[in-house]
Amino acid sequence: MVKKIVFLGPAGAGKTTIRRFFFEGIPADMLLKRQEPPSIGLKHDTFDYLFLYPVENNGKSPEKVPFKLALLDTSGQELEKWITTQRKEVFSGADIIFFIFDSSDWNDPVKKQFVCDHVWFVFNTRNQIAPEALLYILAHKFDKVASKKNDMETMRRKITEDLKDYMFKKKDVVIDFNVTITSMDKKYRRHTFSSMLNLTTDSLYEIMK
Ligand SMILES: Nc1nc2c(ncn2[C@@H]2O[C@H](COP(=O)(O)OP(=O)(O)OP(=O)(O)O)[C@@H](O)[C@H]2O)c(=O)[nH]1
Ligand SMILES: [Mg+2]
Repeated sequence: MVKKIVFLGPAGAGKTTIRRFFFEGIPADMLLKRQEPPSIGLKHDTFDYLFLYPVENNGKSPEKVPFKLALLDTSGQELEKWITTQRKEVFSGADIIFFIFDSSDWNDPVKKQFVCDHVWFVFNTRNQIAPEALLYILAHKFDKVASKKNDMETMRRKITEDLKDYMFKKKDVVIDFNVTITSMDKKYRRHTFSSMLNLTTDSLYEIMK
């Protein structure tokens, strides 16, 4: 059994950082310190897991259920390509799609528009190629916009509402996107880790039912 997880989003949003933090266990400080070059093309990684199915084993050793996680990290510079000419390669067989953007894009009308447009494109492409895939929106680098007035929950609600508004006004549809706020900053990384853990384990549970 293979489960495919795709990372999409604008250049420099933090896709590779989140992938390495959560799936490779690289410390956040190291990821923030080291300037990784921008990703190019598509990067495939596979991780092997073994589930032990512990029930109905009648005293025998538990059934072993092997499963693989196939991660697909995409370059933001080529985002257009992943939703047009190469959409099949990216979306085919996807189980979970993370759309990741920089939270501070929300303070810039042009960047915000770009994010909204691309959430819509990704949503549509998902519907056409992998309608069963779960789509999660990650507003990353929250540390850049955090303030007393703007805590994580306020930001999450604002982005959810704004996306809903955009979809309704521009596309005439009502969609409630699943938005999660993330950041590698010391203050927020534990929250980010547990949010990612909840999203992926809940999703895998749903997918495997
Ligand atoms: N302030 C801040 N910077 C971050 C955070 N996460 C990552 N960064 C920085 O953002 C930059 C871009 O991160 P990447 O993970 O390479 O971004 P990407 O989305 O993979 O970019 P492309 O591969 O070009 O599409 C790096 O310099 C990171 O150190 C964060 O939570 N807060
Ligand atoms: Mg990258």
